[in-house]
Amino acid sequence: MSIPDGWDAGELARAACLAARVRAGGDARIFAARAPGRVNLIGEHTDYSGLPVLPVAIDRSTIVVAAAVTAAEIELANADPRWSSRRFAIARQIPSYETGDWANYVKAAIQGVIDHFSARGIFTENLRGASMVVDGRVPPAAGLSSSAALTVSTAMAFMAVNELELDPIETATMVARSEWYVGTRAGGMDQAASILGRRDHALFIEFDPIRVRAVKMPANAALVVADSREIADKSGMVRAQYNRRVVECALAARILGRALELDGVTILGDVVRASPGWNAAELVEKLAAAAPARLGADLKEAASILGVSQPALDAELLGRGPTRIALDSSRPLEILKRARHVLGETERVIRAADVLEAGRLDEMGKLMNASHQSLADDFECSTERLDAIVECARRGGAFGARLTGAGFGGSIVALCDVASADSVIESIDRGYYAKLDPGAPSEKSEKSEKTKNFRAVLHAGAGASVIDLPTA
Ligand code: NG1
Repeated sequence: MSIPDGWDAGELARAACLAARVRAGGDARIFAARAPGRVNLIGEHTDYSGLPVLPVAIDRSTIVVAAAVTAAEIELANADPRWSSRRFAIARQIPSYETGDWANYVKAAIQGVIDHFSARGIFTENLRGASMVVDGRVPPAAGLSSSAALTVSTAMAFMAVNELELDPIETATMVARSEWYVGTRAGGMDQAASILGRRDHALFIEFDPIRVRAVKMPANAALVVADSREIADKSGMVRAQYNRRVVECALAARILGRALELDGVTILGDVVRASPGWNAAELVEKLAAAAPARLGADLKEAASILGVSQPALDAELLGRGPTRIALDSSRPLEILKRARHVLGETERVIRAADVLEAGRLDEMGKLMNASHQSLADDFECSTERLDAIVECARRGGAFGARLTGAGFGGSIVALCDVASADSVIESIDRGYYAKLDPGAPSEKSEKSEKTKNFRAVLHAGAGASVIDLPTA
């Protein structure tokens, strides 16, 4: 059997161990799907506006080993005893577990496969159940997409068990919205990066439809990733903050679309694609002239600016049913700042792909620094801690550093020369981790603080793949 790129000896050994825990009935084949996490170099909070991103798949992965079972259900176990076993039936609409349950990500992935294939005539009654064992090694709640690693590996393992095939772009499109199931209106960056990753390359990914250009990482470039230890927990406050920004960006897009007399605009990407002659600053100016910088969260004023009814706008922006976005109505929606970040960031991403490819690390670092500043000032998703750790990375000699992922905690990424990676790490250890005292009572809840430092040089690795494991 030829092993696809990305599997190292340790992962193959992990898969073999997990296979022993899978309940493979009769002569059922055993499959192992491996999907990496990702770190985003630049292009933050642009994906759900349909605008480009520049992530790398990382060399930390989740593995799901699976075999068909006769019952139409998923039997699920996790190699980490903190996550207890689950069992659920395969159905056209799978009800979710309580908010925060780890297995909701597995359900999200299975639901995504069911939705995709039932639209193509393969219905749930034709699908086999599976015994699955999960082993995740992407640090959780750190902005490194442990959730995408889980949804992608689950979807691919479940498809393998059912002999369903899709090419990587189709798979990325299928799983792009899987996190909507758990209530986050995420864009498709994480899943696309996990599937389309390429060793030693960053990925310039565009959306609607998904396209990718692999950008070679210069040989002298190193990526240092460091966790702030502030938990970016997507099941609580961070999800509300994230979804709020999705709404703010969509509202800004609609107002700009109307000001520019464009039809059918729902996201900022529609505006950018329909206005090739306009730069970010000009678009921001146009928006500033068309509406106040912030609008009431009851959407009354917004509806009147757009000339639509308030209930219709509410339903379009917030959705309906269980995944409807609940907005804190006491604070206004920041239209102008959010659009200024997204439009400016889009120009930076496009430039970044070129300067990285040309090996101009110094310029790339400056773009990353500018991205962080914009995320802090206009997108308001940095924290004191993220700012502090970013500062330490820069002081240690990085070309540039920024928060990566949604922010509100989680990790930073620093770009540096291979030769200075150690000094960047040392500067983070001395200037940041040494000052956090895990023994002292935290002002925050226990859940918002981790005690283990994670900082490492991560390498751009290959995307997800599935292998057949020998049966005993
Ligand atoms: P993280 O924070 O890594 O989960 C989130 C979104 C991405 C993207 C980034 C911000 C999820 C699952 N993913 O990433 O789609 O929008 O924030 O660029 O919420």
